[in-house]
Amino acid sequence: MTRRAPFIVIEGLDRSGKSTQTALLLQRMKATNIPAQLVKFPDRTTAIGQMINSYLQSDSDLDDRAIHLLFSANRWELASTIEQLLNSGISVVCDRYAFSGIAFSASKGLSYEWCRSPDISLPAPDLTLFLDISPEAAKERGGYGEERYEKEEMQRKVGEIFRRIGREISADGGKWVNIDAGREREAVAEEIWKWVEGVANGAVGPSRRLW
Ligand code: T5A
Ligand code: NA
Repeated sequence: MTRRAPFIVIEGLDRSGKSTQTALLLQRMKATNIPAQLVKFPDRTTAIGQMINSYLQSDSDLDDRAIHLLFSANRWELASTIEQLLNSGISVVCDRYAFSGIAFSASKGLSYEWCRSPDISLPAPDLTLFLDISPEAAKERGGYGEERYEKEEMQRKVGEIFRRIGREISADGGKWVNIDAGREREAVAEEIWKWVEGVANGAVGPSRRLW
């Protein structure tokens, strides 16, 4: 029987280097003969993803709850694909997931519990790597400030909610690791690799659902 592969999520604040690090991680997994597939949220290629894209680029206005549900629906569109990949022995590396959904919407003032509910029972990650960076350091990086949410005060609130989620995931027996993403690319990549090697070579239990 094929051994289930691990589900790895890279989370973090805007400009913390998630896309840079997921790309480096995928390369390294492939070079080490660990079959892996990248998934990115929002997936802007689907019909729902295009609505999200237009909202993020401030081309359309949507009620806070409506956009929250679209982000969640965008994950549900891919949930069964993720499970099939994992069950066929292919690791999934995900650039943002439900935790971004909660952190961004709750920081706008929606209730934390309400924000969490549409993501209940999505596939649960086996490992979540949270790329932590100060809003000041993030601002120094290219492109910050172009999209709707990339304001410093918003990023500060988002960071607080991410840390709360991390505590809850850990208390619930999940694996959540805070990584100092303010360092140079190679140092961050090396730490990420250490954690990923650990789950890739260790025993992965039966698949779990979120919360
Ligand atoms: N969102 C998302 C929700 O509200 N709800 C949800 O459910 C979800 C899933 C778009 C927005 O959507 C919100 C959150 C976001 O506000 P996105 O498409 O993932 O989400 O956002 P992007 O704009 O693609 O990505 P980020 O801004 O988050 O950037 P990354 O991926 O963290 O950073 P990256 O790798 O692109 O790097 C940024 C810059 O820094 C440089 C890179 O070269 C690049 O220029 N860089 C470094 N510089 C110095 N040192 C390092 N170590 C560096 N690493 C990267
Ligand atoms: Na990104």
